[in-house]
Amino acid sequence: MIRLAHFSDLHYGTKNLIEADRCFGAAIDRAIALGVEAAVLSGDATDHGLDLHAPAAERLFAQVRRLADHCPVLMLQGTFSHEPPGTLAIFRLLGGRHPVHVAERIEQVALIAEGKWLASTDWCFDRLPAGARALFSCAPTVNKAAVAAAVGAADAAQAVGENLACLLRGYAPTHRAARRQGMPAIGVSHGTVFGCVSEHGVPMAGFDHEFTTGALFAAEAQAFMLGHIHRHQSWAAEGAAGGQCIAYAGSIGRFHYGEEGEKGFLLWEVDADQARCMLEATPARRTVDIVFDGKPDLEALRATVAQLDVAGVFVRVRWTVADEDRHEVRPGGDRAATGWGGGDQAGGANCPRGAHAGGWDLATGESGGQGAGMGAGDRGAGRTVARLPARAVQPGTGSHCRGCAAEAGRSGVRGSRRDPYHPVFAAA
Ligand SMILES: [Mn+2]
Repeated sequence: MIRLAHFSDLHYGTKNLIEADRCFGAAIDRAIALGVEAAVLSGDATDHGLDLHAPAAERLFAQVRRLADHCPVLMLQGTFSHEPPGTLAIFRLLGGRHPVHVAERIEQVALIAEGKWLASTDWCFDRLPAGARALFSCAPTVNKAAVAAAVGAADAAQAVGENLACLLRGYAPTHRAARRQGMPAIGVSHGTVFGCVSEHGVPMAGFDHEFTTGALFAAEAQAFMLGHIHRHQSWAAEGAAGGQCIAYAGSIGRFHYGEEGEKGFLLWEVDADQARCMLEATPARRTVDIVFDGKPDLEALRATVAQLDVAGVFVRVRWTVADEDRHEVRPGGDRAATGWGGGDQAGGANCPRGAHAGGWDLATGESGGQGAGMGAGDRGAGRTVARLPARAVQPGTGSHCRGCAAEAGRSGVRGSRRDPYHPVFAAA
């Protein structure tokens, strides 16, 4: 049996740095304490291309180096828009006590004696390295543009799926051979499984996804470690290939308002004939909803904010305003009827910066569907819903957070100085 830590979707970047680093740091501490023998990072270590002098780059290097001082590390190329090709090359040079292997192409990698990585020269080994501790079959993000150039844009997504299914079947014989030798076989990839559920609770249906669970199980690996979808989820099967488990670790932290489920990394225990994984939670930021049935009461809002301990938390304030009162909220605009930010992504996107100055983050953008669900109460971990009674509010009172007012002035978005129900002034 081999014990592995599986981290994914760290999304180190300017905006995510605090969340990513707190969570990844805690995850590494825990993985070291658990005595993992190797670590896998299954793509999207960065959120976007990082300059070398960016604080996010320095923190990510420092953390991966810390991990590599504990155990061998395997890093897989993720989505190109998050992790531009070539981003990971520098991690090979970290010089920790154990090596970092970067999988940027389709290949197999064996963890051999003294914790060294040995990669296949072709897409798979002709012969398995004798006595290897574990075998990893790596399918990093496929460049759909390259596939589109070959088969045409309309057929590219399906062609990627078909080719990956073919590749996965092609790995089955080596995984069977590994099983016969008592060697754990592990697949690592980055993409969408048909029918998986996103971090916002949306099932990913459609025929343009990289994998089906059937295609992944057909590889006959015991474990399949996936990245890309930010919500942890897993699938298990028992059959001729023994016990198999496919799992997304999910993102290391909560990077967007309303992401459901616990965040963390996966502790895997993989044998030659079975595998299991457990989510080890990270201290990801919470999501708090403050819901008014009617107009918001700013005194109640202040009191609730003080009580809920909202430092560093995603807070959404939502209320319903009766149709006859809508003129008090904001002159014109249909969205005023459901309260500031109801379904307005622009308001949500702009306000957190302003609100941050007040000591807490505020994200109000939410789709109508999710908003409707929210009213039903608490859904999933890390989410608190406070329901408050409405009291009369005098429009036009209160002050506003400077950041939001400035933003509003620049972009003309909601949350302007004229909006009497601007929720940010509860934090001022
Ligand atoms: Mn990602």
